[in-house]
Amino acid sequence: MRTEQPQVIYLKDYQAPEYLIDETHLTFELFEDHTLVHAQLVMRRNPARGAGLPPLVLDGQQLELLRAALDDRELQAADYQLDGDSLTVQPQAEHFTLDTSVKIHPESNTALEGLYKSGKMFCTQCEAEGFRKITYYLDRPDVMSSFTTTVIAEQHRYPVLLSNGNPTGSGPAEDGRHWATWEDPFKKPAYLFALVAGDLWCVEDTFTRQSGRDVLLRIYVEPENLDKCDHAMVSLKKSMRWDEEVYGREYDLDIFMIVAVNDFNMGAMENKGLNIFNSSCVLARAETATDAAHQRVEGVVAHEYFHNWSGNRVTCRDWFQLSLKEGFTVFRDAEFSADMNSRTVKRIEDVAYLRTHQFAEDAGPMAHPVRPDSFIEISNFYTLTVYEKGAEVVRMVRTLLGADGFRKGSDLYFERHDGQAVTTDDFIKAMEDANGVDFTQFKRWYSQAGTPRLEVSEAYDAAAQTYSLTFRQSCPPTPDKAEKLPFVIPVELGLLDAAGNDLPLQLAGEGAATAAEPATSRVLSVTEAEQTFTFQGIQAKPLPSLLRGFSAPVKLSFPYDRDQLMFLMQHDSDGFNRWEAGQQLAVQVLQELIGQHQRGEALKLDQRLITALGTVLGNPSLDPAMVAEMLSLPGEAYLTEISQVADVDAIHAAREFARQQIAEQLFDALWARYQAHREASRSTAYVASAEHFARRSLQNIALSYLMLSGKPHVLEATLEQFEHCDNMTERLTALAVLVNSPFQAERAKALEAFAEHFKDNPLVMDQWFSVQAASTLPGGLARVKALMQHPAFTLKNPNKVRALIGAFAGQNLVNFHAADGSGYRFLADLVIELNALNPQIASRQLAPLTRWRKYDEARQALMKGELERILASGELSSDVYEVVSKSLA
Ligand code: B3K
Ligand code: ZN
Repeated sequence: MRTEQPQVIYLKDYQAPEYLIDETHLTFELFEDHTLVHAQLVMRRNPARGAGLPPLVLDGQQLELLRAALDDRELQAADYQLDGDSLTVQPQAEHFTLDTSVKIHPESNTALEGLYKSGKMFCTQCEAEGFRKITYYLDRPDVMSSFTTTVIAEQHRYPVLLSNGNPTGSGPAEDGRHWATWEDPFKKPAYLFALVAGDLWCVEDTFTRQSGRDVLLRIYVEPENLDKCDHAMVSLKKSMRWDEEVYGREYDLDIFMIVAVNDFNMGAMENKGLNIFNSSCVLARAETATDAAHQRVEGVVAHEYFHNWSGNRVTCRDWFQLSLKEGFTVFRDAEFSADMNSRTVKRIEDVAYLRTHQFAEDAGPMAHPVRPDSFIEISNFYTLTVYEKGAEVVRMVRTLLGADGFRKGSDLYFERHDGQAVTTDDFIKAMEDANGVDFTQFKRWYSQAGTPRLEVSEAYDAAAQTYSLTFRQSCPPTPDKAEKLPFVIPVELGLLDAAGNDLPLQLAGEGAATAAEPATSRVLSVTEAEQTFTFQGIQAKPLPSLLRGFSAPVKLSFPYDRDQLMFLMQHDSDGFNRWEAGQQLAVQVLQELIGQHQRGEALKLDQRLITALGTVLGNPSLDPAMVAEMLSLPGEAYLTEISQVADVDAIHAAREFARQQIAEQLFDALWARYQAHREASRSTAYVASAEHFARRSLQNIALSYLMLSGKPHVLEATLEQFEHCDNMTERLTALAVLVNSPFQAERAKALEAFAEHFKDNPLVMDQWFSVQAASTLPGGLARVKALMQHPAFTLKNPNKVRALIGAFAGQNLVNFHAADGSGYRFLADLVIELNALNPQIASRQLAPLTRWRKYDEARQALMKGELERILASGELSSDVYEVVSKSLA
């Protein structure tokens, strides 16, 4: 907690470190009421910083210094300076060894950063700046060292002792204790350090590398979870193979370990050779984890594994470069998931998520470039912009270079920078050098925040048989910059003729076609504020299909009418754009309903939406997962994001009205689909495959529509599914459908039965909390407050906070934004409480309040009032201080 004004750190102030650490030797003595950390650092003056020996300033927080020695000379209090954030000593030679011993308290560490206890086990989370809570160190990613780690702990409580690298020795010690030593030969920054001690069991497998050598794979969990590791293990092996095949990247150590812990601030962490995971991102089996959870496990296992190259072997020079590893690795895991499952469905999910959440961030008070210029607390910059928009930027590089050019670039990047700490400029430079291109203008995607708008207009010249598209780009001002320079926007597009076929695309001036047929889908690079492209040989006015595959993270607008959107929904050869046309149609129809609601008129739905969805539903040749995606109306959060001023109640009423109409008018088709898919689920055992995910997703969205009819036989079907299914996907959907239904008795009974059955499984109980927190029936806040008293709930577990508080404030918009401000007050009270317990979680839960500019004046005043109350509430962590103060600025 801070009392002084927090410091702002700027990218422009970056300087290389004064000293380097070649070797780090650590010994941990773990006890129940404290831990001792002995560090021996083999150091030298950084030759790049010139001559002279300036003072050595080591980072350290919440450490009790017991001893310090320089080259075996014990330091006295007069020989060093200590403050709350650092230890300063004066080296006497270019090469020297520094020894320190400190006492720390993992047993009372509720911030879950540094060394802490999750249940009965010890574990660590060091990224970004947690290592300084373990020992005095140069805690910055451009200081890379080899590590040797010895852990000593009570044998009985902590039979398993793990750290990075390869095990090199172990044995008994005095007083029922034992020790183990690990050596990591790959130089790494301290943020990749990890230690685990506990009573853990593991599942084991091997993977044979392309080069022929075996790697030992282990997933460590608490004994009751041993039966939930298979999916993660299969995912790990698929990831290892994929990275060899697609990027030519082999694993380097002889052992790769994953440990599952229950208390974790994020999803997982890519520590070298010893990934530590939130148990929610490892454990999965049919009975306890949904299809979405299975896909998340696969994606996160891959993501952390891929970091071994994009992050660990080649790391970040400073934290402003975070997207270097995160954007690239998200892009890599998204492509992996696309290859393992349905490519189009994965893209739809990612784009829907980006447009709902990242676009909102980019339009709010915390907006920042993919490579930020400044920060107060780096933990606040693990954002959707750095991760998801960062991945879109890498995707655009691949779109512009093509798959082969991109691979040449990534090969050069890994080869050139192996073992180094580098910048996003270095990444782009490798792409440029490998392909002989100039990406100077493209790099504005890293330095300018905000979502660009791209307005497109058309002109057809029948006499000349030319068709022109004019693109106008602009980017709204963001806190960092008012004026933006034009971006390089790759626009993949096609032109459809009246029968829905793609036309050959030839730009004016490109000359006659060569032997090869001109492409029917191509990428135009829009680089100017206004730019026109003219296609030739177009015999009748076509219909454009723009931004295929969402080729750039922009808000594109083209004046489509609803009939044209229906046509694209049926005929576009790009699967993503078929879905997109359906979304645009739904947005137009929903916005019309919102207007009617605001004017106090009776709601009247444009029948074309029903016709379009009916056609999709009746097409047996469509992938059921695509049908499910197309049946999903844009969410309330997305409708909020695209509104000037979001009318929470009108948005909810309009969307619910449309859902009700769809349910009634398409009842028979939905019922037929539901029954067929439920029958298939009943007669085959659960499989975590794309085909089964697809079938269940359509089955389940159909059921959620059908229940809106309130018909007794739908209730019966829901109860049958709830009671007799063999997997969590079907069971949880049935539960959610009941929770949102008017059938009070059945709802209560199902909730109770579910909780009784799964009370010992914390991850399943998280789902139980979420389903109730997200229910938009009136009285939401009272339900959430009651659930906070449930024995399975605790504010100390981040998963529980996300499941209950996060789901309420993020998904239950009508209840959270209650006009009396009760939702805001509730959230602010919690943030104040969490601030003292776990600043990172407190700061993340704040996000909904920071979006106050989106709402009417009365709500704005209430939300700002709560932010001001938090600011005045006492000693704030730098995490919460930064978000609150920037939101109010
Ligand atoms: N690199 C970690 C993030 C850790 C964030 C700590 N505040 C997870 C990941 O992106 O793989
Ligand atoms: Zn990552």
